[in-house]
Amino acid sequence: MDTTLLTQLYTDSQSEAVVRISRRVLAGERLTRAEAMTMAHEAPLALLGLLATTLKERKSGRDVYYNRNFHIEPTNICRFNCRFCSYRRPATSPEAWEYSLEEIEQLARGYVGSGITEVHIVGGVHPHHDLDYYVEMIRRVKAILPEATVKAFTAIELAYMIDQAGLSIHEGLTRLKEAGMETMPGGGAEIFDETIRARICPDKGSTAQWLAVHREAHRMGIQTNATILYGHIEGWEHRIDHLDRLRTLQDETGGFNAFIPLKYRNLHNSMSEIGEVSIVEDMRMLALSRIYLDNFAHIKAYWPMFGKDTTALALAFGADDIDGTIDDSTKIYSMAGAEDTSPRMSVAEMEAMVRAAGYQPVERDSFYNPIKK
Ligand code: V47
Repeated sequence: MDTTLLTQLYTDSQSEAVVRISRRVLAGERLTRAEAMTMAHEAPLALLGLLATTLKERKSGRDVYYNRNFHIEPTNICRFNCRFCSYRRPATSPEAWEYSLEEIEQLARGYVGSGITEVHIVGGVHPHHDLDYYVEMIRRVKAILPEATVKAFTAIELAYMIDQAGLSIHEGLTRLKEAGMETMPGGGAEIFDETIRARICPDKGSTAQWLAVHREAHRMGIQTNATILYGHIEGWEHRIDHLDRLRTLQDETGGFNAFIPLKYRNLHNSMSEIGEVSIVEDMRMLALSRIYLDNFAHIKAYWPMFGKDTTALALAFGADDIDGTIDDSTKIYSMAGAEDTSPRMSVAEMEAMVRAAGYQPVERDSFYNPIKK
């Protein structure tokens, strides 16, 4: 963007600090935590959108990515009890589920020949399943869908199963990688600030564990994603702190693919009284993520969590990815109150969404290589 135009538009009405920081963003300079806080509190929404869009277009031009994927959620029984979670059930609940490996194979078989390029496997941290069980799960899914990438297990699930097996992170990830785990999703990050984390998920694996698993994965050539769970009891200082820790790790390893800001949804969980933040707050969070994470190529607006309308809008606030077709295979968000109770999008619908935002839809694989048609 022409910086003269931007500063002409904004110099008169904005504080000197916002104008100065905006110029730095447009010059490709890295923001400090304090500058990010100033922008979070003072910059108008439209300015954040323009800055984030400019940065997005410098990285991926007019391209906006989607993929053909489905999820396997092996269980909703979980050893941890996170206060924001609407998905977990005690093992004794009639709503608890736990698929056998044969049932998981059955699910995978349903996608043979479908053009699916990614299987996303994530669920509760089951107290009794061991590393061998997960290794076998990946091996069987990969045997049925050899051309699909297996994106499996949050760092929290991994830390638990590997620790139970008495292995180092490196040894545990090696076994899973050999079985066919090619990349890892970004879940379980929640909020890195230890004080807030202790209030929303007191017994969950720690920030240090999450970062250690991703660091080791990156060292082993396993690319991963990262998330934040925002819009509950945290403030902007905690969000910026979270982004800062990710930016630092990315400087060290370069192993993150996409960052996914996950909006806290408040149906049927033990923090429901908090309510949900506004769509304006969502857009500010997306734009700030794009601006602060200057070393992340991709910012994903995850449509099953935001809903389709908010996702479409996110394409004007720095997002360059909307995730995938999903095929009604994830329950985490609908159980927490997301609009689509049977989340599913066709390729045509995804492409129309991207075009309506003025961009070019690109089907990608799990590593952001375009799929040739
Ligand atoms: O870590 C749980 C979140 C995450 C709620 O890497 C909630 O491509 C909002 O990580 N309201 C798991 N969010 C999902 C995840 C993910 C999703 C999509 C794509 C990718 C990727 C990763 O779901 C959890 C937690 O932060 N979550 N409960 C809730 N009530």
